[in-house]
Amino acid sequence: MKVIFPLEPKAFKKHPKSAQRLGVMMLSAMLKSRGFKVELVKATVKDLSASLNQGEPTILAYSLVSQLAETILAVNKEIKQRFSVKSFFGGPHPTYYPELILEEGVDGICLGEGDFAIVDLVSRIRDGRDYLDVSNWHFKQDDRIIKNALRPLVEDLDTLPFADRDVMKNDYLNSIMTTRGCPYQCTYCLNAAYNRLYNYRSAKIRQRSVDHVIEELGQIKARFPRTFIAFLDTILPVRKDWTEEFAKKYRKNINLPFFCNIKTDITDRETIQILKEAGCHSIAIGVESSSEEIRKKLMKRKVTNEKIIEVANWIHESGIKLHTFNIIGMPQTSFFDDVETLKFNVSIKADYAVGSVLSPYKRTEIYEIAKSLNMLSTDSTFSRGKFTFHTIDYGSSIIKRKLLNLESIYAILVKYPFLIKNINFITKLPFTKFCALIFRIWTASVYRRELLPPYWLRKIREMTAKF
Ligand code: B12
Ligand code: SF4
Repeated sequence: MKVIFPLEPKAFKKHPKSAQRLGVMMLSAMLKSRGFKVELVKATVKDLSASLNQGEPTILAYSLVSQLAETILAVNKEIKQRFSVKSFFGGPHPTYYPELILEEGVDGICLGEGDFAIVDLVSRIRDGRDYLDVSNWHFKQDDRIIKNALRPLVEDLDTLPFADRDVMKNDYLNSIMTTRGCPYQCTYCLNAAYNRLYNYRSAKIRQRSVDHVIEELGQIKARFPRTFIAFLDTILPVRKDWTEEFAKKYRKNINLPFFCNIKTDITDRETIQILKEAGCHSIAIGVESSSEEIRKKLMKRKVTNEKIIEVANWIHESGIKLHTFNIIGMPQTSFFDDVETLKFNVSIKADYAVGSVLSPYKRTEIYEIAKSLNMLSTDSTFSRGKFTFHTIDYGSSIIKRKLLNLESIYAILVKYPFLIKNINFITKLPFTKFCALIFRIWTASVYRRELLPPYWLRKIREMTAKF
């Protein structure tokens, strides 16, 4: 039996910009270990039809984020009109928007962790057994919706197979995760909803053993010796003893440059030093806003500016590149606040700064705040046409244009701060699609150069450093 994961065509890019689809790669490993065939197919009617025409018993397993829901559901609907195939959905969108089950063409949705849920479902289908009581799943049968409870979280992550790197081969960048879970509850993030779903059992960070991680990395290195490693964990250095052991073993056995995320409020100078010694090339931190009040009250992030500056200095001191995340267009804030945040990024010398217009997802606190202020909108032209279900109604097309333009050129302004004095003028300009494309190419190339340099660039830098 074959399981097809239909993915948006962008996911098949030879060199994904920043990360691989680790969820799908993990589910694929799980399914293959149980003898199922797995195929990743472009989510277009043409590609899926070609694959389904091969006549093998197949199910469709979509891994879905909200932004792609509309497009993917349209493709699925057309496929279901042509083929008699079951379509199941998992990933962030069904987890946070379980009302997805009501959509035409959706046979079942998986909430939360899918590792065992998918194996359980597919095995029962293969064996011709009833599957309507499989945990984590909601099913639609005739006009009935069946909602099953969640199974316990995978406590020991070392029991899971390594991500399948055959379905997504990449010699440039390999993503890996050492943890699951996050105890924080930032108001714009869906993690709080995840923790509510799991009765807060997911709030405790579960971390793989160092040896398990090093073994997977060893396999990656053997296959892709020139690769860059991206740790996708919300926080890589969760515990000092783990980080120390990891750093020693990583340096000795892996020694490939890597990128990771840290959380400034729980980071000390020694941790940055340990990461550097392990071979860390770039670190991302969440600045989000430069106003401590906005950060604390509106975002529920307690870190002070003083601490962010301190950590940024440690990062620079150790020669690691600094990547920052920022949110613009929060309700109850002004464009002036966004410009202040931009200047703060300049002051901490961010090598690459991202400023994203807020997407107020349903089931987050910021969604409720925006709703109470009557600021919710479903304007699909926000975020450069990527539909996010909800956006903020800023009450003026000029503010909207300024925010969208600011999002496009954020990294450029941080790199060339002399432009900031004209920011009101620049962001009011009606950027054409062509300008947006130029900016995207520019930022993507800086992103790669600074944060995830390819092998050839690393070698040139090493060679020129000798002179
Ligand atoms: C790394 C990452 C990325 C990477 C890789 C994306 C990906 N889809 O894997 C990149 C940089 C490309 C990315 C881009 C974006 N991301 Co992102 N990203 C993450 C991050 C930090 C980790 C994802 C991950 O690898 N987790 C580890 C794996 C093992 O977990 P998983 O993917 O969730 O899969 C598990 C389950 O969900 C389930 N499952 C997944 N798929 C399926 C399918 C089936 C059939 C079944 C049964 C189960 C199942 O089983 C898996 C194993 O348990 C998450 C936050 C988080 N902590 O999850 C945000 C997150 C997924 N991203 C998010 C967003 C908004 C985006 C963007 C839309 C941002 C943007 N503005 O462009 C894009 C969308 C691109 C895309 N097509 O996915 C949101 C999604 C919210 C939502 N409602 O959909 C998240 C949840 C962050 C957040 N808290 O808001 N992202
Ligand atoms: S934004 Fe990051 S730290 Fe905050 S709740 Fe979400 S995952 Fe956790």
